[in-house]
Amino acid sequence: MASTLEDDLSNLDIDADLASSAPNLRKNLHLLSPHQVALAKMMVNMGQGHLFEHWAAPGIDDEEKKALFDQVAKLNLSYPGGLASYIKNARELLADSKEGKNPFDGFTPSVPTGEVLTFGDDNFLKFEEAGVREAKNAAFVLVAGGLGERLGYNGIKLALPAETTTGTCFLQLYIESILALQDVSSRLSQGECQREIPLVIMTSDDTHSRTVELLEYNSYFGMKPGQVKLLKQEKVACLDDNDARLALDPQNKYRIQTKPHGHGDVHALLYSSGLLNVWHGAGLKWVLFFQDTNGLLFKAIPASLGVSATKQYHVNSLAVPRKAKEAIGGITRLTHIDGRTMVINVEYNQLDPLLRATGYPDGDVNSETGFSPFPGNINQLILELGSYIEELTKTGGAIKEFVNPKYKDSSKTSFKSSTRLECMMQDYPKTLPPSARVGFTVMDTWLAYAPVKNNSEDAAKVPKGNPYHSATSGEMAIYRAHSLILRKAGVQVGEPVLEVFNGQEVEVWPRVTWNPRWGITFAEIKNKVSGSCSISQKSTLVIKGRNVFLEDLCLDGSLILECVEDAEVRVGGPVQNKGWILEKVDYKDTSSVPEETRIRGFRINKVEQLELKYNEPGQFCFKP
Ligand code: UGB
Repeated sequence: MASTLEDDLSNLDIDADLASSAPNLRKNLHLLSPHQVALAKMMVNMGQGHLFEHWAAPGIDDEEKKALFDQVAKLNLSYPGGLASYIKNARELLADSKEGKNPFDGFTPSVPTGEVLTFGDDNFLKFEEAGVREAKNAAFVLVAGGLGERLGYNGIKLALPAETTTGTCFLQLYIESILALQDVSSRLSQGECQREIPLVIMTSDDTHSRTVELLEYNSYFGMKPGQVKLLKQEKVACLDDNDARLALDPQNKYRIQTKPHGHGDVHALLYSSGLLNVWHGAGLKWVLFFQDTNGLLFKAIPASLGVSATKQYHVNSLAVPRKAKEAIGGITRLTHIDGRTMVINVEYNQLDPLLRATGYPDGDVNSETGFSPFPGNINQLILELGSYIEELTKTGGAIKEFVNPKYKDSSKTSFKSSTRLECMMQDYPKTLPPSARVGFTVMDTWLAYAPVKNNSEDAAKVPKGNPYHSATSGEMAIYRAHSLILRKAGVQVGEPVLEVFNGQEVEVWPRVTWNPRWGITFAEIKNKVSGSCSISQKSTLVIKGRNVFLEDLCLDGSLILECVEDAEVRVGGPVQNKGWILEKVDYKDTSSVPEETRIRGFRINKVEQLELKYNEPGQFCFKP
């Protein structure tokens, strides 16, 4: 036994310096499998001997010691190039950070030009139709591994209602939108068999099991279970100092502390899953990435996919006009002194220093238009599948990383708390060759972007004029978008009133909602509204079902319309009742109000409504 141990020790090849820091590892080596011994050797060689310094004598905590190596094996497998690469990359990035090296050194920012769309005009409709045609060739990827620390909600963000008139949660809204697109797209290309649009959801340990539960409990919200794939991202090791010594978990000295690596993981996961080649083989052309809490997003998808298809973009980022200092990245053209240029997202915390360092002494400020000259990245990316596979074959899906240590003092020798490497999915174009066609599409914010990211207290502190990005503003934005879309379709919609909920002043429009089957494009919606329709500000209109037509409807109250797939319903005439009323609640009232309601600052009192349900196929008309 002793000789085997000695063999293992000599294989370990621990040099003189490190031997003294790993005597306790030596004593326990016989507990480990050959693979674990190899990992131990790699860890010691990579300067991680401190992880074993405190190890107890054999016989004490043995299972914990083995569990540490299970964790090391997992960390090693889930990072492209393994833990040794992670530590090496960390040392380089930490050295750059200590030196104060600017990642944009040599680059000058300027405002890029992209496709700017105006909702509802002929150009928009043209792109929308092109996008719907292409939708059957698309796959969707939802990044939902984030814990949502800024929001502070106890559940997963995908389970949060996008609006509380119907209570539809974000995941349901997304899935129903994809199914509606699938339907419209295949109807446009009659004769071809209907293709199921795949959906991938990236989860993490923080969100995985609750995402599975949400899907299973709700029968995948109508999607076929095989149409949805979950890919779980792993966390990465935390770093304690500039030498990239890995941090021990403060709760358990036999574990390495880990933290999320960021949404950039999605590329490596997709690559290693083999799904991209499966999709390519099935004739798909586009991969659309999106985030967990934007209730408006799918209103912008058809037209922006149309832009990608028409312009043959390899990369198309969706953007909205950005307010200076808003927590969304700025799409920027960067030109290097050596002539290289790229159009890329500059993250919100980097834009201001970059501008100040390159001749804009005021940094990230609004121009005379009242907005930052740099369009705001909403992290909705459309990638052309063929070129995406080509690029990932070169990179293995690795994305340029960054590190953001919080130093104790200006000597930059120690950190306030452990740090880790991070990566962002929108940094994908950074490694692309100059020949890549990288573009972006700008849409109105009211149409495309209303995320739910901030808790009530932080939202109330947002500088006046900047968006709150809260559950309150996210819900109100859905009503506003639907009201404005109906206005554009010819409906007279009452003016909004201003109200304050949870310290945030918001416009309250009529509470208009429809499920995506009713209208996923503006063209469809226009076809379903005719005559002289009006909706007063106090009204609520809920449409659930495809073939509902509004004809000379005059609504002043609440109207709930529901019909099965094969029913066709024409609704018009005056509808008047007491309606549904918004009542204020306080976000601090934890005793009597559920969290989903508290974070909005209001609840809906359903006083009176007209409810029309058509459960049988056939033609129906309701015109009192
Ligand atoms: N996410 C993951 O899936 N895994 C992770 O490890 C982390 C996040 P945040 P962030 O459009 O509003 C982004 O935290 O990162 C998911 C862009 O970088 O909500 O601060 C998470 O579940 C920024 O340029 O946003 O900022 C969520 O779905 C800007 O575009 C998504 O990643 C901004 O979003 C985003 O995570 C925006």
